[in-house]
Amino acid sequence: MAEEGVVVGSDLGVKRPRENEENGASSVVSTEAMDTETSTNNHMSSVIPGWFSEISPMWPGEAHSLKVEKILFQGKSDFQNVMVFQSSTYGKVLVLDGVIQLTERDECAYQEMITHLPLCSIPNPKKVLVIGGGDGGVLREVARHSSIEKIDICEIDQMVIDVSKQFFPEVAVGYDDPRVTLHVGDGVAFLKAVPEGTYDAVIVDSSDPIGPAQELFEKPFFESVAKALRPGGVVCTQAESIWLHMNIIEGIVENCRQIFKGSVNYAWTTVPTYPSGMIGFMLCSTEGPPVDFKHPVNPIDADGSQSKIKVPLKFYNSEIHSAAFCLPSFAKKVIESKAK
Ligand code: SPM
Repeated sequence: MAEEGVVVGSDLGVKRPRENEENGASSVVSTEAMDTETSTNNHMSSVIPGWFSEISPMWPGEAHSLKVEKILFQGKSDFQNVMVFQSSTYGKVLVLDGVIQLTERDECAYQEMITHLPLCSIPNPKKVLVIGGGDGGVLREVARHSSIEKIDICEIDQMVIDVSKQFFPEVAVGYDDPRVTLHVGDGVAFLKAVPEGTYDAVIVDSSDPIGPAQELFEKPFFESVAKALRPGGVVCTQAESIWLHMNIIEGIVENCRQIFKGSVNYAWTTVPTYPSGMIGFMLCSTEGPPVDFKHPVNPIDADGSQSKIKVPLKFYNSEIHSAAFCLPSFAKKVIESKAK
């Protein structure tokens, strides 16, 4: 007998996903034995007897699975499918279009790094723009910096914001900071309208480049980011996995090297619930006061005592900041060749 809310499928094998060849969108083909509710709603890659498996053409031939205790929310916004479930070992999980965005247990490793790698690399950041990041976790981290005066966020999907506030209050707490202004809309259009040199830092907390975030990985977007930054300003953008997406990373590095005339670096963090267990960041600075990302000049108070955010840092520290830029040889070779 199934517990309420637990999606139970038959004992089945999972076929490889079928890629939509026109737009590269994920299209999962389940077996005939797929649970009816799952296949009808198409809110997840696949659930096999009480498990969520993350299947995508972006990581063919593999799928990390989490045991599902209960589905808490399933909805379809104007942009994507949104799901929240209670896992048995990683707390609540936010899933967009079948791809895990965060879990309560390991979100710190992503949100703290994507935020503090850039903000601890420049002195006295005051104005920050977050593109994406609708769950509010990056806002929570930006708010730890007492020098910050203004935090703009542009998130395209109101449903992500609402669901995060409802189910992930310790993440969405970032919205409570009075320095935050929320803009619900398209980040690409928002950036185009930003006056030149407005921000000290831009943080691009995007989903993967299939679906609503696709343009956030393209050259015109990086050009808009560079224009929105002051001289010596910094950008940190979600830049995928060296194990899975070296082709995407190569493209990002090439574009960034052409656009950002300061420094261009790739860093990474471990996130057990992301495919391959890691994810990278592209960190760049514009021409102006030099930025040495590998040696943070603006250390953050480790116990958070100067912050209104009362939960202490769980992952980030100055040592892991510098270590994040050390790359395995195979990745270093490719990235450095593109970064020249
Ligand atoms: N604030 C958290 C939002 C997470 N944004 C990034 C999600 C990336 C998910 N896909 C990871 C795939 C790694 N190749």
